[in-house]
Amino acid sequence: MAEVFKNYINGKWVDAKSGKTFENRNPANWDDIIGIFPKSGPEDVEEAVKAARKAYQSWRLVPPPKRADIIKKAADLLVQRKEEIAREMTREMGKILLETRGDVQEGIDTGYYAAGEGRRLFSYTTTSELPNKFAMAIRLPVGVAGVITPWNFPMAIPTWKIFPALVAGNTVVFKPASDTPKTATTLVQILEEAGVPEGVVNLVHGGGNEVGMAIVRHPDVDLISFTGSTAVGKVISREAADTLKRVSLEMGGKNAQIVLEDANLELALDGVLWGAFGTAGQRCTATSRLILHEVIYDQFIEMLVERVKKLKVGNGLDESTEMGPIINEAQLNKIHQYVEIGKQEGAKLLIGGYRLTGGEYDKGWFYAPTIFVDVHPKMRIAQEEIFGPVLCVIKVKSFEEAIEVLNDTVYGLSSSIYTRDVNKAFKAIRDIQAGITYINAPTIGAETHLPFGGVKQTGNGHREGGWTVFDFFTEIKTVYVDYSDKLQRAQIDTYKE
Ligand code: UN1
Repeated sequence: MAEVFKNYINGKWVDAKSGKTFENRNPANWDDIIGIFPKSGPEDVEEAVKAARKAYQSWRLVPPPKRADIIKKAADLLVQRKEEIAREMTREMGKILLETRGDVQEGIDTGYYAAGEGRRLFSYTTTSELPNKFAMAIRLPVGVAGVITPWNFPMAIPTWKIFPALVAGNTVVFKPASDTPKTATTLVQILEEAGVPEGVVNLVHGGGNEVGMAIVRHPDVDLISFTGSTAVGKVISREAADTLKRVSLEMGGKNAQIVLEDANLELALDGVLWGAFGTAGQRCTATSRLILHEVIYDQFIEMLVERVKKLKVGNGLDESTEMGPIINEAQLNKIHQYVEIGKQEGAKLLIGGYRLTGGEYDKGWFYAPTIFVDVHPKMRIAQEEIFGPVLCVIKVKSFEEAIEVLNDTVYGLSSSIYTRDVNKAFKAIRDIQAGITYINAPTIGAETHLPFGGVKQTGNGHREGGWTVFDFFTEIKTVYVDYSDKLQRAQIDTYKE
């Protein structure tokens, strides 16, 4: 019998009001049922928001270092349970153990960083133009935070949002991706064990349309933090407009790695393999375009194919596996459709381009690592986010053309350039339109204490990570304290000695 899981509302584990459920299976082995989860609806969101609103009244008054102590405890619990959680995550969403361990570690790092902010949460004091007057800007919580997260980083991304939200004094209604409800449940159990009071974090499982949109539209939810596709992000932005809530959107990417003629090619090769095929390419930071200088084009492709041929695809629980499955059937079909589109557009399919079958592959969603060469920058496969193990290789004649091609996309999340020329590296830092630029490192691998986010249609101006996330999860209150005992008028009264 499969394990049955529940929502967590107002400190209690409860079923969806409708009693409906959905099933979650291991993408590497469909026979393995992860669990049965509540298929919630707007009526469950209603309860969760009510609980979060009520809990906010007391949680906002808990001193930030005390709130932070709870987050520190949660991070401690993640440390203790790291291996077990990583294994469960691989079972639930497929990526290899090496990566799910990294995913839990990202949550741990985020937890300790956020806990430290409990004793800081800096804002500033400044001068006043009038005598005997004190001026400062302080940080207060925003209120009830709606947190909507994807399946590809089922631990890291929820912690990026929930940990700072809580330290800042907000309460949370959390809707995780329906492909990774188990990992989300584990995180909420840990928060409960760490001592988060009832109603402060509420977990509502279910679909984006039923649960996600009910959170987005709810007048009593003050902000939305979303990571997912640009298409859904646009809908959220529109739907949130009616209540004018604050919205942070972290969306798609079409990230490129440039390799110039002077680069360390072995290093660049390791970089692109990790960037393109890590998490089977299912990252918003994945390398999906490789921009090669014509001088090293043939040589680099030869080196690349040699290595990709040897990539071991399989169940991520096997330590020797290098690439796991695709998350589900719909995503696998989408990837394959893009491969068909690439062929029709005239790109040359060099390797892969098919679903893997036979043996253990027949019970999971496995796709061969795929490379297209002779890709024109305007082709759809070079423009649209595929979210799979498909790399498009584009040839350029110069550094300037490489930057132009890299920027020729509606997205702007991560980017990378391999060169030993310091002048070109600094020009790239200045001219690449992306939220993140790596020099001599792949497009994946963001660290939690630095800002994370993108420009153009990747984001809407906010950053997660580091201290920047606290800008999103706090409201600035400007305070003037006049201790002159008289009416002083700014801009009107002139100071006299
Ligand atoms: C994502 O792909 O949604 O930099 C997040 C990275 C990870 C985070 C990726 N630390 O690839």
